Amino acid sequence: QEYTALKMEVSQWGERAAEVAKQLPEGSRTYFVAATLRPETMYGQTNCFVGPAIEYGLFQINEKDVYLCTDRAARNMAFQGVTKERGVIKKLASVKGEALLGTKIKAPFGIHPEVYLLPMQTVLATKGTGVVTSVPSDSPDDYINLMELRKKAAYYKIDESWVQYDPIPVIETPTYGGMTAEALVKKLKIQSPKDALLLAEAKDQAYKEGFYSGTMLVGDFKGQTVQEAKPKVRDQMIAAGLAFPYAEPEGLIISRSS
Ligand code: ZZB
Repeated sequence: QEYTALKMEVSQWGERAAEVAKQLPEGSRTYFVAATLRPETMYGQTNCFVGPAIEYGLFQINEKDVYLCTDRAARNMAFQGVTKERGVIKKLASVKGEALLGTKIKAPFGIHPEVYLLPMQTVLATKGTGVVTSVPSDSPDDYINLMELRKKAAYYKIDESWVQYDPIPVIETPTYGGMTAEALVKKLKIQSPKDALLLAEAKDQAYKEGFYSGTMLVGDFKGQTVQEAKPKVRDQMIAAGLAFPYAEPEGLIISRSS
């Protein structure tokens, strides 16, 4: 799998993350690194998800930059030219996802320039970077999780201001209009983030519809098809230093105890 790794810079640590922030060298810039297969949707980011029970690491990448992701992802990155010395990573600190909630980070290319960290139970520690930027207009998982968190903000211990942004139409498809994810969640009668099978089906349909029939509604490639725009948006992000390619060998199981 070839992902786009999006660099989401911390602009304000949440209350519970202040402890970990203290362990970082003075003057460092920390980025949550989100792995996405849909760079063309980044205009529509409304928040970012971490797994509350997942253990994340903070890794020194160069003099100034620190990346936050799973250990596994950092190890992969170290073999893909992200770190100075091939294969070498320097871990500065560890933090559990739940301590990161409410941290405010920049959302590159986002219509909303900053978004909050929220919990998502179904984030996999074994895929991507363990950080998932949220585009509820085009990702059924993101849509249903945002709605769930809004309904039960107190239960999930989140502040209502963290879930304030509505889904933003960024891609139009002939069948579902500008809110493909919402339309599919309704069509398949998905009730909660726990409807795993239906969500997998919705995701599959959303990918196909967006990729083969989608047209950009916003951004520099407005009016172009998603197929045309996708690599162009990705190239822009990489050229601007806001993203980098991150590959993950599909189906390869690395068993390693560490
Ligand atoms: C933004 C985005 C916008 C995404 C969209 C999808 C969609 P896949 O297809 O199963 O390989 N993701 C990335 N890492 C994780 C993880 N560790 N746990 C759970 N979800 C993860 O999944 C790749 C997509 O799943 C990624 O692309 C990311 O969400 C999420 F409009 O980034 B995506 C129809 C999907 N639309």
